[in-house]
Amino acid sequence: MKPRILVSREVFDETLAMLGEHFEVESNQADIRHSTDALAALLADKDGAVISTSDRIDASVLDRAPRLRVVANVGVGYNNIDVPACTAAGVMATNTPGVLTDSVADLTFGLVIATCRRLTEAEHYLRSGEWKGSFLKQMLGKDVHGATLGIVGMGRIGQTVAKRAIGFEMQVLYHNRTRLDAATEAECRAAYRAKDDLLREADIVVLLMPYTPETHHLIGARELALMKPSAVLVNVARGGIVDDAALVTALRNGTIWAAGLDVYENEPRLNPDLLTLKNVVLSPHIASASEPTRKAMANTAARNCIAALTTGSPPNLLNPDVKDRVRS
Ligand code: 8YV
Repeated sequence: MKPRILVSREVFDETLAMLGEHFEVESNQADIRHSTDALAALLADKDGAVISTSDRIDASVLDRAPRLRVVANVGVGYNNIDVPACTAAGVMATNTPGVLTDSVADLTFGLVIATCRRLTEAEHYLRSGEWKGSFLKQMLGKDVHGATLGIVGMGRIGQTVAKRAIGFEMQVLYHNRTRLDAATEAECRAAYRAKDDLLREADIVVLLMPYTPETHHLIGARELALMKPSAVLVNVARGGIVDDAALVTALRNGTIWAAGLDVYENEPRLNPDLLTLKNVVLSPHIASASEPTRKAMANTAARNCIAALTTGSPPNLLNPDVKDRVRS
C-alpha cells in the first residue's frame, strides 16, 4: 500500500501529479484554511504532509498524528513549525530554501521603489480623479539610486538584495547575527554595522531575517526613533519582527518618513490603523508570488516529501538530528 499524505492547501496540478506517483494523496484544492484541530484530525492517518506556512505544526498536532514521518513546508521561513518538537517526535521537517531568493529580492526592490516614490498613493490620487495635470512639486519622493541601504538579515535573500543594489549605485550596510566573511562582503559590496548604527545611518532599511523569539519586535519604538525622519522601512521577512503598533505611531508622528510592508503581525488580520495611513505601501505577503517561483516552491516541498518517505534523506532537512529516531 502507498503511504498516505496530506497536501494541506492548494498546489499546482504538476505538484499533485508528482506526489500521486508515490502516495495516496488527500489534497485541498478548495484551499480551505484549516484550524489547528482540523489539521490534526486530517493528519491522524497520514505518513507525511506538504504544508503551508499558515499551518501550525507543534507537539499538540504531532501527538495526534502517530504515523507522521515528515512535514514538508512550502516556504523558506518555518516559524510555523516547532522543529525541536518534530525532532522529539521523530518527524522530519523540511523547507524550500534557494528557489524563492530572486523573486523575494525583486519584490523587496519593488516595495523600496514604490515606497520611496509614493507609487500606490500616486495611483490612488490618479484613480480618484484628483489629478489635474503635472506640476513641479507633485508627489515628491525620495531617490532610491545613490541612497544608503541598510539590510538587516544577510542570508541568501539579503545578499541578493545587496547585489541588486549595486545597479542602483547604493551604499550598502548590513547587520547579521554573524558577520560575513571578507570575500562575501566584497562580493556584495556591503559594510557591516552594529544594528543601532545601521538604523541611524541608513536611508532605507530592509528586514530580511527569520522570525524567531530573538527577532520578535526587533524593530519597535526605540529602534524606529533611531532612524532618520527621512528614512524608509521595508519588511518582507515576517510579521512580528516589527511592532506594528509602534510603526503606526512612528509613521503618524513623522518619526520615519514611510514604510513598505509585505508581512504583518497576526496576518491576515493586519493592524487597521495601517490602512488609514498614506505613507505606507501594503502588499499581501506576495514576495515569493511569481508563477515560476511558487511552482518551484511547491515542487521542492513535494520532492522533499518524496525523498523523506522513500530514502529517509530529504534534501532540505531542517532537523538532521532526527535521523536515528525517525518513526518507522
Ligand atoms: C510563503 C514565505 O511561504 O517562504 C516563505 O517563508 O513567507 C512565503 O513564500 C508563501 O506565502 C507560500 O504560502
